[in-house]
Amino acid sequence: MIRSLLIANRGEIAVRIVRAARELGIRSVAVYSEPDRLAPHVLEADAAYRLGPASSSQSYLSVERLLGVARAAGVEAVHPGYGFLAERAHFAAAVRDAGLVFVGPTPETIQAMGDKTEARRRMRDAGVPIVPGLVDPVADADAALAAAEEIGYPVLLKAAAGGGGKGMRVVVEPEELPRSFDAARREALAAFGDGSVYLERYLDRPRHVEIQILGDTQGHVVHLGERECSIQRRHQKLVEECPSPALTPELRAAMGQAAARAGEAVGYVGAGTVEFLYQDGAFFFLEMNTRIQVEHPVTELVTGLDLVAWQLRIASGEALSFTQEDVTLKGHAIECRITSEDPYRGFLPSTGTVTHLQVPSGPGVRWDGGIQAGFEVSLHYDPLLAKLIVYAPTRGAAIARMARALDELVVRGVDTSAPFHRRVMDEPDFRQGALSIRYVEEHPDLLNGGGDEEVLRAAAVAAALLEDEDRQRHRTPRITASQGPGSTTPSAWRRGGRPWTDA
Ligand code: MV4
Repeated sequence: MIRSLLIANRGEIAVRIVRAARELGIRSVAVYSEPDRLAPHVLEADAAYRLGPASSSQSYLSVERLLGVARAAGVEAVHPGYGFLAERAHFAAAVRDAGLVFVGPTPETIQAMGDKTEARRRMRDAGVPIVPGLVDPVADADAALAAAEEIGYPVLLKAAAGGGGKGMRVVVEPEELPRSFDAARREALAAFGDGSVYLERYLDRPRHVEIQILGDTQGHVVHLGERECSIQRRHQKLVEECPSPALTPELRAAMGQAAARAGEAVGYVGAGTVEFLYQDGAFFFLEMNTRIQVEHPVTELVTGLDLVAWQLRIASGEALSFTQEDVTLKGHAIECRITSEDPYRGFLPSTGTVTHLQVPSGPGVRWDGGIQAGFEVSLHYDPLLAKLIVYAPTRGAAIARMARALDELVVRGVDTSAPFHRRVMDEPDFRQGALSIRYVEEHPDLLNGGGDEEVLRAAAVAAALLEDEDRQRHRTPRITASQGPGSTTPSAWRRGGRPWTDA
């Protein structure tokens, strides 16, 4: 087993990796930028080294500084987490060339999966269903027109170097294709330094369902079930769950086998995710993510496997100790990404000091956090503060548990996405599992709430006056605790929920 590990990341995922390392007896070394010097990942690791000032390029993205710390601290391995350098083949190669173990797949696998047309060619050859369309970039608008004629409109122009939705353009009819082609090209060039563009048939209302895989250095690949990630906004996932309410056992097995084949086709080592679009009973390969993902905990809770521990075991050369038949999904898990964004102002980033933090707990509740009271939230990094994850025997019980946990959560000092999540838990389509990647745009009321402090204060005063009037009319006590179903207590004001009364 590797004995020491540099964690080239920050926030909740760095804390998560420290925890796994500690349980395996691996010494963890954190790194930090100036404003993160007292962040939880720094305090919880066995050692911590300063990288530089706040800017990512001079801290968490600096390969030179990270390798300098690795050398100074004498670690054997480097875990990249997600984001930052996690899917940069040159970083994986630099770690390897420095004589260290990179916790993840080979630079070759990362490189191949980063090129979306290369990934599509590899998947097609491995018998994994891909979205109908091209597997090579098109040279010009005329070639794109000819291809679109074959594929059938609407088509989607995509950047070959892409991911994350940049350089994507939906084209409904041939007349608009030349302009969209130029726009996609320009955007791809600006975002990735590579203007290559290709075409796929456009799916208009798919779900985003992804499969977790694990591969060891002995060549075994297993799949660990799916995650339903359809609830997103502008390519930022908001809620994830396992299992997906859309899949039958047959579909799950077919999608899982396709994902394992995908992993085998690229010699996958470590934890990875195969993304699919699912629509009208059919699924299509979208992308392979060569990293641990934010939403890995829902898979952990439903499979009982510690994915970060398995990343570290695999990086140490250990073989998977279980086979596909040993993997079973039990119960239901849901994750909400708690970000420093105001859902009632278009998810506008919110900054400031977290003055008070009350973390939910109790049965089936997990908090993977990267903040503490006193922590200052800035605009330098990703707005993810923490993940709230719940586990229960059924989807319905998990939804109730998440609503309860969100009611317990108090974050003061910065606005968070939590009120949005709380509303989702009550929303009928979500409760029925009727989801697609358009869920948020199709439910605009989830984003129209809150209002400003003054309106809230006025509403609270009006509520108190009403309650007082009510109390005088019914001669009921002022303190009106919930008394359960059948209670006729006229009022029970509480945070985040309806009063439990029949009145
Ligand atoms: C698609 C698609 C519909 N049809 N491909 C968005 C980011 C990139 N990773 C792939 N994406 C999509 N590809 C075809 N042929 C719709 C999307 C898409 C999407 C996919 C997954 C999760 C969220 C999304 C939000 C908007 C569009």
